[in-house]
Amino acid sequence: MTEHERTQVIDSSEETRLLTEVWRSPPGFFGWFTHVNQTSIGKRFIITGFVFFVLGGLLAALMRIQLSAPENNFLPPDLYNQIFTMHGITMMFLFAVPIMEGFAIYIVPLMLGTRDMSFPRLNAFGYYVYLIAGVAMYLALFLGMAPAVGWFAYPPLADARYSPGMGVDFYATVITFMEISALAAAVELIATIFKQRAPGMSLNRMPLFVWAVLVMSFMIVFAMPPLMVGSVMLALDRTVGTHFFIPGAGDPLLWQHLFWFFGHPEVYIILIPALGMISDILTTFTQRPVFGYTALVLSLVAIGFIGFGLWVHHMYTTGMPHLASNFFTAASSMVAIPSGVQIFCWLATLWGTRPRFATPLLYVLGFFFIFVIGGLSGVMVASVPFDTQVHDTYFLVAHFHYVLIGGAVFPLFGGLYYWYPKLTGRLMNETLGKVSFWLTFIGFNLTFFPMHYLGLQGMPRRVYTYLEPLGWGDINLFVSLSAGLLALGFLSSFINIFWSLKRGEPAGDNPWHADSLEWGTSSPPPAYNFRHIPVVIERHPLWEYQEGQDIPVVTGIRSDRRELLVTSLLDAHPQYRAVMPGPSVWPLLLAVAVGIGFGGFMFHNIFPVVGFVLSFIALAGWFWPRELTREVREESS
Ligand code: HEM
Ligand SMILES: [Cu+2]
Repeated sequence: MTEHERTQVIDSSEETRLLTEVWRSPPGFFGWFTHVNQTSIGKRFIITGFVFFVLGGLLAALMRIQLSAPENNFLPPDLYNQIFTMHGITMMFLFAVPIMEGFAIYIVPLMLGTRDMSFPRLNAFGYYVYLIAGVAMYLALFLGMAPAVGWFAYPPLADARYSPGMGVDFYATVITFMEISALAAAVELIATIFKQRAPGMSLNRMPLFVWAVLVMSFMIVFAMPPLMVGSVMLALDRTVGTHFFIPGAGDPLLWQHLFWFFGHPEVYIILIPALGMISDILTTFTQRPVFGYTALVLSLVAIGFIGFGLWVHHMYTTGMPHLASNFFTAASSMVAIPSGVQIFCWLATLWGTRPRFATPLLYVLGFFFIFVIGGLSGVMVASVPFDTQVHDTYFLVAHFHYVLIGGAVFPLFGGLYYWYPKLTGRLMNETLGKVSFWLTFIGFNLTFFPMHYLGLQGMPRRVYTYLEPLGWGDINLFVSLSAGLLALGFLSSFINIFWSLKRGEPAGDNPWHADSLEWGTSSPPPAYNFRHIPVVIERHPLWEYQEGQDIPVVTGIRSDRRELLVTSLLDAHPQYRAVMPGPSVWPLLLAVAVGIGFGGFMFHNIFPVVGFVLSFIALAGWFWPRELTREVREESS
């Protein structure tokens, strides 16, 4: 039977059966370790990300208890240092970036109308690397060996003389290892977005979330390697006695450049996907195309570019030459322009509509308010004289939490409430959602706004206590109590997640009457995402058709093996069909092998060699051409 005949013969129920059979993930405990489908991996990233968010939040709570009164003895100084360092590492490396990638991995292929990511096994590998890295960091904390040097780990404090013990070794090796995961996700998101869009979805018809994920992925590709190089150098300084960052022989400032060349873009890596979520949520809840699509795309790209040009604003107090500081002041202020374009386009979208004030939209509106305040304090600290005043005070702590929580966590919760029905088939509870929004919003502002004032009063950051006569006690107590309110806000959303899983209202395919393709398949989506690959002829495919009306589709993609359609980069013209690899345990084994190489490095120089050999074996298993030979046999029989 030729391939053509095969597609002719199959009727739709038979087709569904075949697709289910071919794309299904192996069941059971051991099967779990072999899953590669994007829906499984994306969900794992999201769940694990939330677990780390809770852990990081608990550490923040410990800090706030310690700081609630002057000269408090709740936490000893060294433990406090470990805790604020782990809080920063958790939130930046183990929560914010991975969870954004998780949403991207889950949603983007659905938005593009394709059946999986371009490298499913790499996807699974990335997840295991992330999981192993996170567990290793927390192991260090529970063994009392966590780094205590802050998430930016400046030498000379972070070098072997001033930070003996294993803490910074954990930091340097685990962070390097962790970024492999981010790079894997970024690379395959780029490939998926460029080559797997539904036929007709030219670049200018992509949903804005997809654009944002594309910009985020490119930023990861350029920002992570400098950090990895830097942290390998730091690890070498500590373990084999090189002198990259040793004052005199090397240069501690070199670390700061490498770190912030990653660290500033990192903030935008977290922020940009959130901006994409906002655009899509606004489109849906106003039921009209977002105002200024092209301007929004261009400003996302501009933010991505400018984000790389202003790392030195973290280093104003290191004694940079004036000309350099001036340049970076200008660049830092410039980023307000594309950010402003985004805000204005969104306001224009809202203007004159009667939006539906459901929970996702509330979180977006909360974002507007908080992010604008964070942006204003950002423009303030972008200038050298002001920054010199508030450097390393709570003003900065207030500023970056406004940006990070307002800019990323609020949209993220908006996205959670928005896409939850797609992920689970049920809606989250609206009443509880509104309660949790207001608790979070009020709790957040009461917690972080007073910190501006504390900072202007001179309260330094990264201190485990302060003296009574300074008079900061009352405000700190107020801040700590408000942090409790904030925690209650997050907690109620988590309760909502669990409650709605069983008891939420069944959602149907498209509960919000949204426009993009992920809502064109059932909720939750089947393992193969779409029975037929949809064809797109405009920017809002689902609004083109009435409820129940069928979307035009492509035929000729085989159902009896994992196959998907590859399209051209600009216009998404169909090009060829590609066969995807199926479930495999090798990604897990490779992640373990690489982990042994990196982690073992802390203990002995032989481990990188061992890790390399094991990785080679795992890669051989991974790429062993079993499936191919079976296909070829079938084809020729
Ligand atoms: C959930 C509520 C949160 C509270 C109550 C909180 C509280 C704190 C506190 C008290 C500090 C120590 C400030 C210092 O002494 O320098 C801190 C540091 C920090 N926080 Fe948060 N935070 C929260 C959420 C987040 C989130 C969501 C992120 C990122 C996405 C984040 C990122 C950071 C970073 C990067 C640091 C700096 C750590 C360091 O200096 O090494 N925080 N936070
Ligand atoms: Cu910055």
